[in-house]
Amino acid sequence: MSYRVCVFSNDFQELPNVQTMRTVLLGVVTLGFCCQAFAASPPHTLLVGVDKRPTRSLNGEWHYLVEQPPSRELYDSHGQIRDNGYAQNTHPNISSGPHNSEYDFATAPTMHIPGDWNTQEPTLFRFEGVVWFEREFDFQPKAATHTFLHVGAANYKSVVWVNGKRICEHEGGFTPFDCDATAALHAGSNAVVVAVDSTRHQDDIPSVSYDWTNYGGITRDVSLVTVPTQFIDDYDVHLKRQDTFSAQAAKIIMGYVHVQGAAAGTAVSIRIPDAGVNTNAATDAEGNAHFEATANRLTLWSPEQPRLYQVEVSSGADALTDDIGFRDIRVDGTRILLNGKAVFLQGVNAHAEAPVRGGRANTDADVANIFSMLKDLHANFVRLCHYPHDERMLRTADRAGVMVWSEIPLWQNISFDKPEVYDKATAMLAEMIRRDRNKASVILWSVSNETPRNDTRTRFLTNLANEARRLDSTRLVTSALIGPKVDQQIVVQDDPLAAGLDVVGQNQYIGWYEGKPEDADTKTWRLPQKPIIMSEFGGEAKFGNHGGPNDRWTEEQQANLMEHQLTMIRKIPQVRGTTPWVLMDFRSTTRNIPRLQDGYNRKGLFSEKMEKKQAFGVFEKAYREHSVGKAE
Ligand code: GCB
Repeated sequence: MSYRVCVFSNDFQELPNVQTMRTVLLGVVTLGFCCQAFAASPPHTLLVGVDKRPTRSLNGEWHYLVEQPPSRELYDSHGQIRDNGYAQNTHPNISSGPHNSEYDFATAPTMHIPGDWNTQEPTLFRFEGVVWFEREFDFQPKAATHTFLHVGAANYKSVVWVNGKRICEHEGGFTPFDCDATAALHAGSNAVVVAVDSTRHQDDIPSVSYDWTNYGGITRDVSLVTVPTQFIDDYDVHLKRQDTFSAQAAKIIMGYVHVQGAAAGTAVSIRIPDAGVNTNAATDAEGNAHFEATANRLTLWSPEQPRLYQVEVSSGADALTDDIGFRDIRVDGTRILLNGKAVFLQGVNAHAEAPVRGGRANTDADVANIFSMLKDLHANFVRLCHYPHDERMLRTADRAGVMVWSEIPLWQNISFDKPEVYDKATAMLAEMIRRDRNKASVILWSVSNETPRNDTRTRFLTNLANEARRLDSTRLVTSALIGPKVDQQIVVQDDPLAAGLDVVGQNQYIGWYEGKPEDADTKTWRLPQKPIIMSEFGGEAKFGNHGGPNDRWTEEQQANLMEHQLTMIRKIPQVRGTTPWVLMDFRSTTRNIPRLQDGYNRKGLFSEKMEKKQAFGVFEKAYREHSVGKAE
C-alpha cells in the first residue's frame, strides 16, 4: 500500500513571516502540490491481522515506577528521549552502593497489562505523566525470523526498550504499533521496558481538553509476534466498487497483499474457499501484490446476514487466515445504500469505557457487555467515539452485523494551523484505516468531532477527508459538526466542511445545553442535501433519580427530552441515522457535580453499571418499531 506524506521545511519556525508561510503551506496541502504518493511503511511497522496470527502474549503483571512530573528519566533537559536512565533496567546493589541508580523494577509493585493505571491504583486516578513498565520473559530466537513486540495501544506516547536497546517510539493513544525486537532479543531471559507518557499538550491529538478520561498506560494487549524474514505485514481484501451497484455483478474481490522484504515478482496466494476464489499474484517493486478475482458464489455482508469468509493469504513461509465480509456502501443523493438497498442507521454513541468494572474497555467481557447493550437497544449501528476502539469491538461488530462509524481523536480545539499537527492527524488516520480496512462493519471513517468553523480548519479537515478517500475509496467519510447555536426557529447548518463529506454528522443539544426539551418540537432544520446522521443529542440523568418530566437530572426528564428530540428528527427528511449521546455513563474528569455526576458524564441510556434508564426505553421501542426515520 502506498502512503502519502507531506514534507514541510524544518526551518519553518524560523521563517520571517510564519503566519504567511503557514497559510501557504496549508494552501499547498489543500491543493495537494507538496504531497507525492509513494510506497512507504507507516511511521512505524504495523502488522495487519495480528489477532489472526499465533502470538506469545505478554499480558499479565508488569512492574511499574511512577515519575513525578516533569519527567527527568524519560527526557533530558532538551526534551530528548534518554536511553541511560530507567531504560537500562539496572538493579541497585543496596548493601554496597554506590547509589547512582536509585530505582529497581525487580522489587517495584506490579499492575495488570493491558490496563489503565487510573483505575488500577487509587493514587494514580488523576495522574497524567510518565509511568515506566517492565517485565521479563523467556525467549528462544529462531533462525530466519523477525520478532515484533506488538502493542495494541498505549496512551499517549510510548518508548520501548528491549534489554536496554531502544526499539521504537509511538505517538497516539488508540492505535497499535509493532516494534522490531529481533536485534535486541537473545536466548534466555529478556526484559522489556516501556515508558508511557500521558501528559497532554496543545499540539497533540486530542489536544488539552476533552470530555472523557485520559486513561494512561498500556491499555491494550501486548504480544510477541514472530514472522519469517519475508512476511505479510498488510493486506486489503474487498468487494470491487463498480460505478453502479448491481447484485449480480457484485462478485469481484480485489485488493493487495503487501510482503515486507519481498523482491519484485514474489508469489502471493489468495484463497477464499467458500467463495470459490483461488488466485495468485506477484509483488511489484514496492512489495504489493495486487489481485482481482471473481467469486463463484458470494453472500454480501449485511446486518441481517453478517456473512464472513475465511480469507487465506500466503507468501513463501508466511500465511494467515482472516475472517472478512464483503459489501458495498455508497451514498445516492441523501440516501445511504448498503448493497444497493437504502438503510436507516439505528445507532448510538459508545465510548471505550468498560461496563461495570470501569476503566478502558479492552477485554472480551467488556466487548460482550457493550454488544449486549447494543442488542437490547435493537441497534444496527454504533458510532465508536471519539477514537479507534479495541480491535475486538470491530471483530465483534463484523460478526454481529452492527455497522460502525470509526473516528480519530480529533476533538474540538486542535492546532489546525500547524503542519506537524496535520502530519499527526494523517498518521492516526492511516493507522486506523490500516488496522480496520478489512472489517466489513466499518462503513464510515470520521475525521473529526465538533471543530470550530474557520478557513484553516476547513482546509485541514477537507484535506484529511480526501486523504481518507485516497487510502480507502470503498467507504464513506464523515465528521460530526456542531452549531449553529440553536436559538431561532429555523436552524441553518451551512458549515463549509460539509461540502467535503459524504455523510454529515450533526451534533446538537436542544433541551440540555440550549433551551427546553419542548423547544425541539418547533425547530425547522435546513441541513445540507446529503445523508445526515443526528450524531449527538441528549441530556444527563442519574440512574434512580426520579421526578417530573421537566426536572433536570431525572430519568423522566432525560426520557422526555429524547421524545421531543425524536419528534424533531422525524421531520427532517434527509436524516438517515441517529446516534443519541451516549450508550452508557462514562468517566470524565470534567464532570464534578457531587451526587449527580461524581466524575461521570451522565448522558448514558445505561448507567455505568449497565442499569437501564427510562431513556433507554424510548430508543428500545423506537428502534424495535423502526419508527425513527426512513431509509429513503
Ligand atoms: C459533545 C461532545 C462529547 C461530549 C458531549 C457532552 O458535544 O462531542 O464528546 O461528551 O457533547 O456530553 O457534552
